Amino acid sequence: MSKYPLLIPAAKESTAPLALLPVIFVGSYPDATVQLAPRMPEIALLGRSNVGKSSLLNGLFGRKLAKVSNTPGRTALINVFQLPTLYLLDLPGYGFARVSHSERARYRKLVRGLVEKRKTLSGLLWLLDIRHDPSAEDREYGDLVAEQGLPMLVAVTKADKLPFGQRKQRLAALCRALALPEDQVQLTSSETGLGLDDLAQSLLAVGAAKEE
Ligand SMILES: Nc1nc2c(ncn2[C@@H]2O[C@H](COP(=O)(O)OP(=O)(O)O)[C@@H](O)[C@H]2O)c(=O)[nH]1
Ligand SMILES: [Mg+2]
Repeated sequence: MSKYPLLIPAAKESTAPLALLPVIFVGSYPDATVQLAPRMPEIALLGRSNVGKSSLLNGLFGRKLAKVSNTPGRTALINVFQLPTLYLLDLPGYGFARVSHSERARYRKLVRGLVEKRKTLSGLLWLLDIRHDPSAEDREYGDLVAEQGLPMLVAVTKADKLPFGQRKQRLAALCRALALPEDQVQLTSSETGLGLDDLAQSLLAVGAAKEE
């Protein structure tokens, strides 16, 4: 890791909604207590591995913030990105099959620490794949967030993988299964760009709300 925060250059040729937004990679941290300066709202990104998180970030920012591949063995680090008005706390995906018991436990502890103790955390962006019913871990982490009363923005990913007519149905089923209000849920596709503008606005609104 670099000794200095790393400026990720704007994606000038990209039409991604946040292509021109300055982003700094602050660093990777093994626990949820890292102090960030200046103080700004923080949003943690949560979802099972392969849900499309890296692709969604690339789709929003028009550049690679995170590697698109998963690296087992680095499962319990928080990657911190600084935007002008908020921080994104990118968590590794959960549910990765080839992860040892102790690593899974460490991951759970990391998320618990973040959700239960981190006072600067404003909310979460939770990613769910439109094609899959919620997994046991989806439910576990969803419950954890709900217990703390933290606001949750939900991005349902890979909408392009389903025919148009099935999307609404799947969305409704996911919302029912997880007791999510549908107006908190954004249908997205990193492939087609569907929903990315709206999601970008929702994210930035978190920063804007806390500035006043
Ligand atoms: N068709 C389609 N495939 C996607 C989409 N988002 C991600 N994928 C694919 O799903 C796989 C996992 O994506 P990735 O972004 O690495 O997931 P992560 O593990 O959550 O970071 C990759 O093969 C992506 O190309 C999407 O919106 N549409
Ligand atoms: Mg990834």
